[in-house]
Amino acid sequence: MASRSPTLLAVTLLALAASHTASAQTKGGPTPAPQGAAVYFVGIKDGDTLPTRPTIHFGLRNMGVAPAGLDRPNAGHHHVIVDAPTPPLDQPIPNDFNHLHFGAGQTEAEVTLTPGKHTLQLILGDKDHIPHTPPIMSERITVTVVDAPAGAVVAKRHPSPAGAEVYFANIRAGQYIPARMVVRFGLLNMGIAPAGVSRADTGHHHLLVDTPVPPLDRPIPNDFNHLHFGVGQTEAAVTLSPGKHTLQLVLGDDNHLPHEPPVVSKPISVIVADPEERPKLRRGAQGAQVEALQALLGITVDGNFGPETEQAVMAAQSQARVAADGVVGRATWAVLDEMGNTLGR
Ligand SMILES: [Cu+2]
Repeated sequence: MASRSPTLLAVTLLALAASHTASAQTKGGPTPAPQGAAVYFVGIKDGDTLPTRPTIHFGLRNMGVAPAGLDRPNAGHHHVIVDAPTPPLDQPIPNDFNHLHFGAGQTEAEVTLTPGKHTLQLILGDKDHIPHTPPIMSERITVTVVDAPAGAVVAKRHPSPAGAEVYFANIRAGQYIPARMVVRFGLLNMGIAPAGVSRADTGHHHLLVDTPVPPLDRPIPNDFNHLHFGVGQTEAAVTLSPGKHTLQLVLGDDNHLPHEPPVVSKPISVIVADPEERPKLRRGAQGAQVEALQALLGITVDGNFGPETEQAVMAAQSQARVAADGVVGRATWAVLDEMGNTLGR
């Protein structure tokens, strides 16, 4: 009997220690939290890579958001704990570089982080910035921050479906085009969605002018060389200076990131020239210029200026009331430019 007492005591002490640990995790301040309440990171998970100024979205389930100072039941405001352990849960959350308060009731915030590894945790606080009982907090995640443009979640590219293809519907390599031209974007095996709309197997068009394909792991730049068609346009009037230009299409997802693998057209070079500077085409002509002409006329593209091409040219000429001689010169090029430049054809 006497020999068993120490063992019993040890077991009791162990049980006490265990229950103390458990209550330390479930005990917060005086404000109760409703059952099933949870706070979590939206779109960011443990191990993710983030840019230096990510926008962090705070998710909250079964509870409401209320600004600090406002005593509303089943509500609280968000705190992000950066590179710090979980603070004491029965006291006000500290207010410093490692404990960010969003007392206005924000549900997202842009946070500045230095490149490298960081830990992040979300904790809800009551009107006095004290965690609830039980405390409503996320798990602590570790993220890697890299130098990248703001707003981008790096390396989270959407997959592209098999057979996805983007192409110029009305321009061919080597074609002479007018300074202002309606460029039509073709897309196979994928759909169009405006920028900001995340939908599987969709994207929006980008026209690259005189620039190589940009880095695939960050948003496509937005400047004179990178034109975005984020509303979901499938054609656009583009103005180019006289001379040679390279054009290429890249599809971007809701965040303007190329897909994985990227949906990119072949780059084509075009020549912007006035009608009088272009080659005169007549029956017997061959090659890329004839192909471009045939595509413009909407007839079979074989690169040979034969009877069919001549007839189509004459038809276009008489419709436009220029001399119907079947020869593509200055006046006829002007007519064809006009034809190809109607939006929404
Ligand atoms: Cu874009």
